[in-house]
Amino acid sequence: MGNEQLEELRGQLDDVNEKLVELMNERAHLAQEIGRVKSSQGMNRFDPVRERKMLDMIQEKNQGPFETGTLQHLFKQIFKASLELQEDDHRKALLVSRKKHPEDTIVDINGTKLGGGEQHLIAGPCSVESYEQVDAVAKELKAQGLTLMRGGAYKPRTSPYDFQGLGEEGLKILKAISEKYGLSVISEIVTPGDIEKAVEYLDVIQIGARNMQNFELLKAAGSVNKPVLLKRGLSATIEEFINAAEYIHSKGNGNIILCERGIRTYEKATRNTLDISAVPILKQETHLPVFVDVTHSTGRRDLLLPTAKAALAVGADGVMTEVHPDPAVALSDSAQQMDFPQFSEFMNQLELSGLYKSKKTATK
Ligand code: PRE
Ligand code: MN
Repeated sequence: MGNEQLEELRGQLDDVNEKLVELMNERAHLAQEIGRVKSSQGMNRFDPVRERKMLDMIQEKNQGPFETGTLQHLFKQIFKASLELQEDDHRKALLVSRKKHPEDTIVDINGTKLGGGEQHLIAGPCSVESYEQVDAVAKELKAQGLTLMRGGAYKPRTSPYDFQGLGEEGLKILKAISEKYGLSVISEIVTPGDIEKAVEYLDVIQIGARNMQNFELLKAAGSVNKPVLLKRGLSATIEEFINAAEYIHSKGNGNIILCERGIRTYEKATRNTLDISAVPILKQETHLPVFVDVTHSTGRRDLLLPTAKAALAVGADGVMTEVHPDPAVALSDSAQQMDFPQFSEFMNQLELSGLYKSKKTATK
């Protein structure tokens, strides 16, 4: 008898649950719709005034047996879930999101295809110091089968008294050497007004970690027809990083390469903490090629090889590292740049690991 009554009551509860599920999803649809309207009007998704009104309504209408505080607590959870749904929808609507564009974006740099399945290396000196220095590095990279060379002309340094780079003169050196060796060159630009000029000299414009949220610079880079390598900010979340890429894409330039370069944590054993899991997350959430800068993330020459292996193993489209003819006298980052024998060993070991396929013969 008692059991029949229990079954009957549970049956009724199941019906109510079913209706609640339907109602919750009806509500979720409305919240999504509201989210879209707010997004199109540039409004904040979180609206505490609106939430307060709804909580007051509960107080006014509640006849028990639930206490008003209990219901308000439950509703607060519903608001939170609705907000998350709106944020999810927003993320999926981004131009750089995989939801919006499921296929991988392949950034073609004079025939070297980044993001197309083959993994590539970008290497070169931290700073462009002289024609002879870049010339020597370019020769070495060429011998190792690389097609992409980096080199800093504008150096945003922690101290204003440190070497600030050769500026436009550095860009000219890069251009001359790129033509001499048939290498593509990547260099950081720090001022929106220099972007137009950079287009003439460079094959890829880099936006550095310190400028990841320099929105005017991002918009300027988004307005030109030149691939952009965007580095993750020192303390930027993955979401902020993706939004920074969206700034570039929103202006029409979809040729973007993301570069994880370590984040600030309490750990002091390395210069920054390489967030290796950011690589598969960025690959899942966006359709852009993802690189890992092993030099600046670790700040340690002895960690370049293991972190490069990790990056390639975890699915990065390539690795970026620094090479200098004589790191001991380099004008910047002397502790972590590789000299030529070290670079050659680095390349050999990467190839031996089976994680990297040498392009030596392909570029002869
Ligand atoms: C909603 C969601 C989040 C806001 O903080 C306030 C309310 C809700 O779930 O009720 C919907 C909504 O976005 C809104 O009414 O503006
Ligand atoms: Mn450097």
